[in-house]
Amino acid sequence: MSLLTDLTAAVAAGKRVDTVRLTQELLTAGARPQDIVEQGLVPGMAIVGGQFKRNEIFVPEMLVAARAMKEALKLLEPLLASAGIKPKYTVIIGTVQGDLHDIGKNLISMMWRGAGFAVVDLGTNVSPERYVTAAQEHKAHIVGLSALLTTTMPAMKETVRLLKAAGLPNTKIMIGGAPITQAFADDIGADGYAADAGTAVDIARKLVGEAA
Ligand code: B1M
Repeated sequence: MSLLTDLTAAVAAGKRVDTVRLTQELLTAGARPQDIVEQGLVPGMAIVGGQFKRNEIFVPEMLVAARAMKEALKLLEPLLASAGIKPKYTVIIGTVQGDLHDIGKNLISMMWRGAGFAVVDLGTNVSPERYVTAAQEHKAHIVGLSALLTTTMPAMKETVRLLKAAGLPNTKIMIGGAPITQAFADDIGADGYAADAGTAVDIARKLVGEAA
């Protein structure tokens, strides 16, 4: 197996120490940081996303894999930045106003980072106006809204309404969370809905025009 294939396997298995060691070995061997991300780390997270969708693994395993990737990215990010390499797409994520649940939102955020998106995380209890300002400021390709409470679904609807009213032609809106359904997404005019973190990566890729 090549070092890159080993790295993919280490991320997928959530082996943090091996992931960091293999990333360092690849750098020492002269591999380009962007190749390490695209051909080593991202495929590892893609494996994890698929396993999660098929209920072969659960939230803890996924968090462990995401943390392994995060540690490796700490080594790579300064090198990518100094080479002027920026992620192609910027996505914004937050939990809607009135809602403090952030475990699912953080998971989506990690998976999106793992898929190579630049993620701006607005946190929890995010007002509709804050989403709009952030989407404009960061020229977001996607704004992601998470809600866990049935009582905060109206805030999600209002946020979608305000984002649409702001007229951001290049910004797609994606929603998710335990009480959210495709029917609700259609009803409030969101561009995408995902039931879980693996699907959230596929849908985000589709929304920016990259095949899933
Ligand atoms: Co809360 N809570 N909670 N809670 N809590 C629920 C959601 C609840 C279902 C529990 C219950 O009663 N059975 C219930 C909601 C009922 C309802 O609305 N019908 C509830 C309630 C009522 C409350 C309070 C009102 C309780 C109270 O104070 N009386 C209160 C509300 C506070 C507030 O937000 N204003 C409250 C508080 C809390 C804690 C602070 C204690 C804690 C949150 C800690 C935290 O997030 N940092 C908490 C927790 C942990 C839960 C449960 C137990 C677990 C939620 C969770 O993290 N799941 C939950 C019951 C349950 O779900 N079993 C419950 C794991 C997480 C990975 O899943 O977030 O669904 P989830 O994310 C998934 C998908 O939904 C999807 O992908 C993720 C990964 O697969 N997804 C997206 C999520 N966001 C997405 C965005 C996308 C795409 C997909 O695109 C952008």
